[in-house]
Amino acid sequence: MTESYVRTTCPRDCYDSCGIRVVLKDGEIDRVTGDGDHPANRGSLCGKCTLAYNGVWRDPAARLTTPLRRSGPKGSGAFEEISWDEALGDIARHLGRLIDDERRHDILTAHYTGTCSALANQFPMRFFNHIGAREVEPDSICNLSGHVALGYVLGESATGFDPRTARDSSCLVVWGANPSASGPHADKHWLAEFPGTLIVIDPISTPTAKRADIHLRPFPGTDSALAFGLLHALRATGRLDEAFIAAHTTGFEALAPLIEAWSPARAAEATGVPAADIERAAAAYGAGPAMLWLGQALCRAPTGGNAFRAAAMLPALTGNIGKPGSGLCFLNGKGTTRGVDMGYVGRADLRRHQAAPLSHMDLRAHLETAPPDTALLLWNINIAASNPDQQRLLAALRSEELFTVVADLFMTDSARHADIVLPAASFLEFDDLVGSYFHLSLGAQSKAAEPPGQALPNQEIFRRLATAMGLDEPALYESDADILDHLLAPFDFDFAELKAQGTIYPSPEPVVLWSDLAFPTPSGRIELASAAAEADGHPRTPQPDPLPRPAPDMLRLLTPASEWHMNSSYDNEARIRARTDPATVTLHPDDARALGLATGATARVWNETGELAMAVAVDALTPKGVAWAPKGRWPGHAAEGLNVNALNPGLRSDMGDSTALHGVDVRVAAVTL
Ligand SMILES: Nc1nc2c(c(=O)[nH]1)N[C@H]1C(S)=C(S)[C@@H](COP(=O)(O)OP(=O)(O)OC[C@H]3O[C@@H](n4cnc5c(=O)[nH]c(N)nc54)[C@H](O)[C@@H]3O)O[C@H]1N2
Ligand SMILES: Nc1nc2c(c(=O)[nH]1)N[C@H]1C(S)=C(S)[C@@H](COP(=O)(O)OP(=O)(O)OC[C@H]3O[C@@H](n4cnc5c(=O)[nH]c(N)nc54)[C@H](O)[C@@H]3O)O[C@H]1N2
Ligand code: SF4
Ligand SMILES: [Mo]
Repeated sequence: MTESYVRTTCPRDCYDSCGIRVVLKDGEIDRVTGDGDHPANRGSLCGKCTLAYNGVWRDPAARLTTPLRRSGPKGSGAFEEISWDEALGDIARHLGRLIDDERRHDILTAHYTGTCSALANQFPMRFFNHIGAREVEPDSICNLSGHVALGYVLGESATGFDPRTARDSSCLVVWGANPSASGPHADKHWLAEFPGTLIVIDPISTPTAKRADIHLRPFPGTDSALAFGLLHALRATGRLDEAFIAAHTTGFEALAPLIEAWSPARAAEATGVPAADIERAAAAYGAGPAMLWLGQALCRAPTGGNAFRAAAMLPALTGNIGKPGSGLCFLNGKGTTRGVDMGYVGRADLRRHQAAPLSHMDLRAHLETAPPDTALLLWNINIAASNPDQQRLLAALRSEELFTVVADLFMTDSARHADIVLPAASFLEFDDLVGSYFHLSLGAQSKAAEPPGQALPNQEIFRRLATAMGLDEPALYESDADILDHLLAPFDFDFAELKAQGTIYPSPEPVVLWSDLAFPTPSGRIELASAAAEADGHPRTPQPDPLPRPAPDMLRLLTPASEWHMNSSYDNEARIRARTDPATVTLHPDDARALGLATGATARVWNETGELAMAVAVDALTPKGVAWAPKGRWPGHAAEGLNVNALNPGLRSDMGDSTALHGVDVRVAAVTL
């Protein structure tokens, strides 16, 4: 028996972008393990991927292996196998009719980060741009409010800090992120080795928060008041950088009275964080150089855009940007931080027919009233599990008048509601490029096996659909290899070299982002006050106002990333189900006592949007007034056919028509049998 290995990169929607070593025996995959040479994960994979990549992802019986056509009522799960020619022929005829009838805007495409490798994530958009389909705004399900908010302050949102510059830092604030789940190797290595004071701002006592030197626990939605309390303490102790403010920001005079008005004592009252802790955190941050990690949860509140703007005032007023060991990071774009021409993959320039994007917050209502024959094409996304107002969304997906196509690896709840299901190849089955959205690295995704059955990579699916529709735009047929060459053209290595090394940091030394302090805002400076924000209907400066607390008989429901799921992926892996069943809601001991609930009890959790039965866990990791139930379960795996998104009304945040899912309130009661 001969053993060999392939180096590849995990393309899941995760901060880590781990290096992977696929061990082959006689050319067949034997096991998928971590790459010991990779600087981010240093040899291990997370628990969920270890199980899934050595389990359900390589189980041909679990994977979709042929195209399927619905053979029973919508959503019933009855399908017949068909050939690719038949499947693509059906889709081409349907889309062709809509185009002939001038109904391009009734071709909806929703896609997101099911896989984040460049080609499989973006190439299909060439097809949709060319035919003029209407795109469901991808980021509106996740973090668009954060992007809009940082756009007002910095001019753009995809240039953060290089994590390697942490060696020059004396303080790191992790605000509204839980890397112990969402970037487990960043947590285990990078945070554990951080040389200075670690401050975590999270209502929940996550494993990351437990690592912190200072853990601030604001009630969800009160972060902007906390930001102003911190700024007040910084100012009162002479820690604001007046020279930096004068040279590189605009609008301080508009902000100053608000800072003055929000003492730590006032912020403590609004947030529940003790004033002494606010002062301690301000002293550590103000000593600098200091880094700020803006987590995606922070912008998923009804006032999440404002909270992002408020938090961004910290580096702006202390000059903690553009020098080693400083900066703020939301996401690191491959284009802005590594010079990869990512726009080339999806080619927005191919679009000749404009169609306003549709927010995910409006998708359910849109489908309920959509004209007959509206087409919905879903790839890299599982809306049935992950979108709000789940019960009504599932009902809308059951309409016989909607033509739904789903490309996925598995028969998800979304795929179950399709008219045509297309089998997609997994990342182990084709070459692609992975750029981490945290580390400034580029990784090769390298083919290690043939796809099961007739499964195809997303990009090949849409090349073939373009052929079936008789489209003659050459860009729709460009080969993977040619696109990869284009993407790597700026570098002194090609794809073969990247494959051999697995991961390359284009800049071997830590990069100080924003070192030129040239911000692409209208003023060219950091905008503490923003006329652009005001023109869009927002206050000129961020505001300290906290979101009101839930009504007295309600709890705020937080449903963030789970350690064992990747969004809605992996709930079909039996060993993960064994660790995560049953669906559980965690309550603070005081709340549990008042409700007559103990660990192991069953609770009814409900609001005006929906209702679920959940097992109860009682633990002070959840603060009083908050219920915690991580996302990621498949609705179809529950008796009522629903998950936590049945409780999510689809609240929108203040910016970008983006999700505010951490602002949902619920009632909880014991189930009486
Ligand atoms: N309650 C609650 N709901 C949430 C969130 C929350 O925090 N709480 N978070 C929201 C956020 S931030 C996000 S990003 C969304 C994400 O939610 P989902 O859309 O559920 O995301 P994923 O599970 O990453 O991927 C979607 C699908 O892509 C498939 N996939 C993987 N690789 C490929 C491929 O190569 N080709 C194709 N065609 N398919 C592939 C997977 O099998 C999976 O079914 O959920 C949102 N929903
Ligand atoms: N294991 C795993 N990893 C993932 C994912 C996954 O589902 N599972 N999803 C991926 C995706 S799509 C995304 S977008 C990222 C998201 O990952 P993160 O950026 O870490 O965001 P969340 O998981 O939504 O929430 C992080 C923390 O914010 C806290 N939080 C909630 N509301 C508030 C608030 O109002 N204020 C403050 N200060 N904190 C609050 C929550 O308690 C939670 O502990 O993770 C990615 N990585
Ligand atoms: S999901 Fe994240 S932690 Fe897990 S293997 Fe992939 S990149 Fe690594
Ligand atoms: Mo996300």
